[in-house]
Amino acid sequence: MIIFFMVVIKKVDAKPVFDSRKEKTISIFIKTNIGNFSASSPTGKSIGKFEAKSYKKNLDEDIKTIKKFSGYFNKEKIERFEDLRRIEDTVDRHIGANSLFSFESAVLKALAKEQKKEIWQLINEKAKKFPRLVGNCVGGGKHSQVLSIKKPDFQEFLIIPQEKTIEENFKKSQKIKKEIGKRLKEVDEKFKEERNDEDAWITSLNEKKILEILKEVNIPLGIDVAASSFFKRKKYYYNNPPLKRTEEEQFFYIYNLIKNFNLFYIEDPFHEEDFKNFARLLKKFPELLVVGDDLTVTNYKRLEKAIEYKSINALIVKPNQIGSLIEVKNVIELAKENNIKVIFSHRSGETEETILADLAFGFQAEFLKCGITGKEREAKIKRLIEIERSLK
Ligand code: 2PG
Ligand code: MG
Repeated sequence: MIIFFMVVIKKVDAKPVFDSRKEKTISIFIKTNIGNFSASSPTGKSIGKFEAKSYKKNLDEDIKTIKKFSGYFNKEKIERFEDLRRIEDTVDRHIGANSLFSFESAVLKALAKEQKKEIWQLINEKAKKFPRLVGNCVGGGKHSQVLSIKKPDFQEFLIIPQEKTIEENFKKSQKIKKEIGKRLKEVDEKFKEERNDEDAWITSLNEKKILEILKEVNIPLGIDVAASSFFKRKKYYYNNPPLKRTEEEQFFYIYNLIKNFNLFYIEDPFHEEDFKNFARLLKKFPELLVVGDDLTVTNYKRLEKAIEYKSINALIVKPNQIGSLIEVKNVIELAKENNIKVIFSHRSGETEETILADLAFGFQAEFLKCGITGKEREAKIKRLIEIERSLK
């Protein structure tokens, strides 16, 4: 029987692959009526408490489950994005979020090929506006695993250029990152041109000193504090220099940083249960992007709570925080209805998978947070540039 205008999944397979951190993640292979397709999932390090689990039990068990389910899909006819639901109905509770996301990504690749479309067109044929790049320039926290020197307590120091095209923004970010590297060399005697998990500079400077250097460049600045990663028993534990801050002290410390360095963007400034202080901050700085990541974990219910509290005006979307792309779509729709800006984001452990760029453009996200250098990060930005060129 010849089947037209639909994808039929004949076989599914999976294997472990290494991510940029040289840790194992999952790659899924599907055999369909129109060819073979594969996709892989990234993995986070600063994982939110409320994220879906990456694997049901562990990677190897998910691989076994996928192989076991391999023959279950050949009666499903996939014709459009929404049909991913059928896959979820079959495997959802049996595998984790990394596995589900890479499975659905492979299916979207097949569907795009079958319909002679780009992946982003399966989501929104009329997509036009490109997301603005958010690039990680200097890093600390859980992403900079250095034992020999002190490191910044905050996880990411981000630059957010605003040139006309993605291509120009990409060049600008790379140029600034290089300049910052030179400045760090002058100022930080421990600086050895090392890069962290996301290829951002590793330095022994603390957040204030880094922001002073970044301020010289005159570009919109952001921080991902990833505050849950150093919050324990009602206090924020800083190492550089060592001190404790109460929740109230943390609020005013963040407040002053935003003012003094004229920040454009702040992500997870408070721990992942603190909807109230997020709201308090947003009230003080309505123009600032107050971004939820560990707070909201691409989860509909968490986003509803953030909306109820008025905690955020921008939302990190990481598909493998939830696994289901149908849920990703629901979360984005809820964000848009509530004027919350959408920021698609990579994870700290990445592969060269590029579907993130298609998803960000297809869903018309306002931002794409994706690093600046390193082949895994560049692959995604280059895919976005390719889409940009194809529409000129
Ligand atoms: C974050 C991410 C990506 P991870 O906190 O925003 O930068 O880190 O992937 O380790 O969760
Ligand atoms: Mg984050």
